[in-house]
Amino acid sequence: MILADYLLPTPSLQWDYARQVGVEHAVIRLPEDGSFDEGDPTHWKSLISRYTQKGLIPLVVEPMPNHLHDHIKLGDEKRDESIEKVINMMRAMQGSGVHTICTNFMACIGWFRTDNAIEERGGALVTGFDAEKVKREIRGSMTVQALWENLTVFLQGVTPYAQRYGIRIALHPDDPPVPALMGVSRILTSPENIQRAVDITNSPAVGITLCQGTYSAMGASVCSVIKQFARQDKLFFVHFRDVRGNREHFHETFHDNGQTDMRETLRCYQEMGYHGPVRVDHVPTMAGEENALPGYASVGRLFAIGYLKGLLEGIRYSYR
Ligand SMILES: [Mn+2]
Repeated sequence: MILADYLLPTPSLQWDYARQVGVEHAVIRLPEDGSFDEGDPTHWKSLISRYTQKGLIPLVVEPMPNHLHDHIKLGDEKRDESIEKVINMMRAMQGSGVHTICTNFMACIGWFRTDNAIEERGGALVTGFDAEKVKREIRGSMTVQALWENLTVFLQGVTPYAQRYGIRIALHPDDPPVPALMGVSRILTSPENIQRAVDITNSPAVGITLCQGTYSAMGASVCSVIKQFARQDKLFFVHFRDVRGNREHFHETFHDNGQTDMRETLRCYQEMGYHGPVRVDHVPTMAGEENALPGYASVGRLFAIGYLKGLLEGIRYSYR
């Protein structure tokens, strides 16, 4: 595996922490203040050099820029022009070293939680989701059929160019993986549906982000999912995280305190010969930290990275 950390585009303590705990690769988020033109190779060059100057090599971009992808998910009047811009982005990424785009297909509502401060071990704060709390809320409308159509148009439009430019599209499951959320349908909510999605273009450029906590919340066996997609060379990126509960009702946990045998999942990647990037995700906010960006604080992240490294070393699974 290649150990990476999710680092926003402005250098911060998290960049220093990553280097100090031995992380040498980055999953990057593009600047969203309007200063970054994703179709301009020189913008990519200067962004990449920001990371490499600090000893971090970017490998994955996450997510697909929302100002493009939102139109594609909705299939609105800006869909086609947005697909063109995604193609331009992939062209501009060539040679940047970033060859994977982690992208979801959640329309209207993205990553969603009903609680941001649930007490986990020792009072550390985690996020959670309880479907009951939002069952009467409506925030949009989207049918399952429209989502599959929009996903199909997107994948058929970009896949030939992804192949040409050597870019891989790693589909992230919907989180929470419920069939509908506040009036908006969701489709990437089960291993079967994810399989259907990658089969749309059946291209080596389209695969998955194996977000362990989301598959665990689905009730899926994480190891079975690893094997199912690794066998097809569809495993492009891993989110190492865990939860307790099910898709309707769950909360995040410390990485050593969830419902999944994390060591066993790593053994599965190892057995399947996975050598791609992995990053820890959704860490608890710990004592002394502000809960300003739930899931993305620093101290829990250090623990998670150390835990992941320990497990990898314990099974002699190389990482760099
Ligand atoms: Mn994830």
